[in-house]
Amino acid sequence: MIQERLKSFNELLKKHDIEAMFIVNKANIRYLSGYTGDDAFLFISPQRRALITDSRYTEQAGRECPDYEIITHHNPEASLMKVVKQLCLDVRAKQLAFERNHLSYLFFAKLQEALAGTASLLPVGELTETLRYRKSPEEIALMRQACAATDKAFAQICKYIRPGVTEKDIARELLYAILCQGCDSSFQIIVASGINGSLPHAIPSDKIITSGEFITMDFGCCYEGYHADITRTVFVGIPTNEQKERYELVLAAKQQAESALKSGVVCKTVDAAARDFLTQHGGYGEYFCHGLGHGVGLDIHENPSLNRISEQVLQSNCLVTVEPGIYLPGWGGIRIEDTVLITDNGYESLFSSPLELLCL
Ligand SMILES: [Mn+2]
Repeated sequence: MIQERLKSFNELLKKHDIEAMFIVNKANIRYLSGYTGDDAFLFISPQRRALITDSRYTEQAGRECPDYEIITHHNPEASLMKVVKQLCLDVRAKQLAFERNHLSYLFFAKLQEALAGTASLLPVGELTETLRYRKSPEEIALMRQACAATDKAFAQICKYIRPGVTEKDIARELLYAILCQGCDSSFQIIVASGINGSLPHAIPSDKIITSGEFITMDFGCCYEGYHADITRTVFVGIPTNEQKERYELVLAAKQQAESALKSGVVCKTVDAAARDFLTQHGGYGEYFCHGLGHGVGLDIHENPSLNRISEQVLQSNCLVTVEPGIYLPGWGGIRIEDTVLITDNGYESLFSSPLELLCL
């Protein structure tokens, strides 16, 4: 799997006339090498592939990355820079490409100083990311497992929710349910109840759940590095007609967006499908204050973006979220999100958690 990716990566280097590339982004490192630890860097040229890390990770890198030469650097910076310089000299690279979106300015300055007279630095935009855009069958299988585990965690938390518990209680139990699935949490769990629901990224608080409230939960299981992302808004007690109608509206907006999903579609048109629907039905479009969704995989947010301006084009085997919401200050909010697989003719949702309003 790694060898296939490296083959494609080397073709990209060739296409862009790149002699050697220095990779710092964690997800890109994992994608290209299989390494799951921290504090590592890749040096990739057609002649040589090295993973550079410190002695805490040497053994792990050796186990995880059979396709790489493992180089241990000692004194953090000086030694790391020396290693990179030597690699450039060894492969006779006059130019070293780096990830302009991910390398800090300080790191750049130090690298430039160390490589003075040896190689110049070439900033490049997304390269590994272009390979990650469409997922392989192996990646899709891992995402299916992450999503199945997430469904189980959701079923679990629904049994726990009742008036009297706090948002923090729900977040803690949800985290426990995720860990019980043998997964990590994809990101900091969001639990927003009642009026807190108008904050799209609310932090779980000590607020006590009472009857008559929505609870929005945004969470996911991360399995083998792959991030599931789900949002369900449930209700405690019996909803009023207005509450029911608003929920149905968000759900219908999600369905509008999903019916626009398929390979070849420009992302902003999918966003518009949900946004226009909400604008036309009750003028809720202005309360949908974020983009419709995002790609997901080794990163929780990756390509492609589904928002008002995104010109990116969906392709089969892209994995994206669809997550319209409405946020009404003083009232609360509703968001419903699925992670879906793009196919030639449409999409497939990777979750089976119910979409109809659950009243607990
Ligand atoms: Mn999301």
